[in-house]
Amino acid sequence: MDAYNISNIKNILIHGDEVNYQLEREALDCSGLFNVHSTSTSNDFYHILESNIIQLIIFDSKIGSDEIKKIIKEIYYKGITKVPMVLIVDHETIDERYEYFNIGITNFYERGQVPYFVKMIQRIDKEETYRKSFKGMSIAVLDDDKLQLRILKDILDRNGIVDIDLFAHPYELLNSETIYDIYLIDLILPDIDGEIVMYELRKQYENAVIIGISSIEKQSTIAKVLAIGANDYLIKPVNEPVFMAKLYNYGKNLILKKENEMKTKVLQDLAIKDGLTTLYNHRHIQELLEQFAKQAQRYLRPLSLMMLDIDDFKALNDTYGHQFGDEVLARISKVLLKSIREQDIVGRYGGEEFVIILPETTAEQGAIIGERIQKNISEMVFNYDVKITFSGGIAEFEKDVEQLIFDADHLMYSAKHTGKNRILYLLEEKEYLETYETC
Ligand code: GH3
Ligand code: MG
Ligand code: MG
Repeated sequence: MDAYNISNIKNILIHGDEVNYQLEREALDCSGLFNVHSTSTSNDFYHILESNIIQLIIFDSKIGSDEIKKIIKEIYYKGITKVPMVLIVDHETIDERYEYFNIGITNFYERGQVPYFVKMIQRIDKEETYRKSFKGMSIAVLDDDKLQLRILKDILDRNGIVDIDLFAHPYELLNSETIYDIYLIDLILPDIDGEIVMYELRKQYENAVIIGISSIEKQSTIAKVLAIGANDYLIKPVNEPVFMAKLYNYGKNLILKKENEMKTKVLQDLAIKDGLTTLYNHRHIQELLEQFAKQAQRYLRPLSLMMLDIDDFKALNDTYGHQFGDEVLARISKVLLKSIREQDIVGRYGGEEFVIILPETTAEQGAIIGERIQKNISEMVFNYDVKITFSGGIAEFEKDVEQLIFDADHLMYSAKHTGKNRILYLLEEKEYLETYETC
């Protein structure tokens, strides 16, 4: 679960004398995550840099600050400005590090802290992922001043952001159906104040990044905008590096928030869904059924339950193997999902048994869905010459969930015992029993 996905950094170029960073080199090789190139002369360095796609450059400070500065100057000259750079340091002072920082080195690694070396590269890698995601974010800019719109758009363009929509009037933005990640809002606007626009946006989009941009420098205005729910307030004319750095930080937080929400969703799904079919599991379907039963009881609405069991599935497993059986189960689940209506809920009740909750449905109406399922399943084509059929039962809720399950189960077994490949519902069952009894 914790395994790190290296997605950006694959090729690393280290410049220095290899004897000095032997342990670090070993750590990189052992991780099995990277291709590492080592160079000790500047000519070799440029050669490797030009003939490979390098995603991370590491300098060993022992090779000397003059050499490093010369190389960095040269690589900027060559237009290579986006590759993150790390410096392996020993006892450099803050001032010395600051000098390196000013020429573009943003990561410092203390030689010998080997366990942290790969972790640091993973962190840089993750940051690269955020940078990429950030560039894909959608941004709405609202300003009635066309020149301001153009200035902001130019800045965003220059920084690789492509998904930008410009709005000159507040209504255009408020009426737009598009939801943006980031909103940049001017304060003085025609018809409605920027504060109101921001207030409305915040009300609708709890997680959006909202930034007020204006020439008003009054502290009370700034405080008001922030109190309304804007994430920040910037004064025009914006300073490009500060503006972009702030935007990136807010954007990154938004990405992290979305990531966490997704992780939570995955965990929630794991608890309520079956791994093979991704249908709801037994426990969850039971809970849902109880909720639906309460509603049906309270509002005196019909509710039915369909139970389905694949016919002769053991024989299929025995003949074609368990793995094929698994594939069949997964594909059947998709067909079940396609065959039901929006309000119906399918679950995997156990091995090759499924249940479908049919709200607002009588057993007789449920039979129509049963027929549709049988038809769709009968049209499935498999690698081997097999035909899948179901036996099933549809029971209608009266006053007890246990009874409902018992009835559906009972009907399903009646279907099994009367030749399989059929889905019985209450009326049919009665008719069947009557015939049975008269025999
Ligand atoms: P019947 O028509 O009476 O229902 O016969 P059947 O063979 O379908 O029923 P039985 O209960 O005898 O066997 C069910 C089979 O379903 C046995 C079991 O190996 C198989 N099964 C249950 N869960 C899975 C699964 O997750 N994957 C696979 N491949 N097979 C499964
Ligand atoms: Mg079966
Ligand atoms: Mg069974």
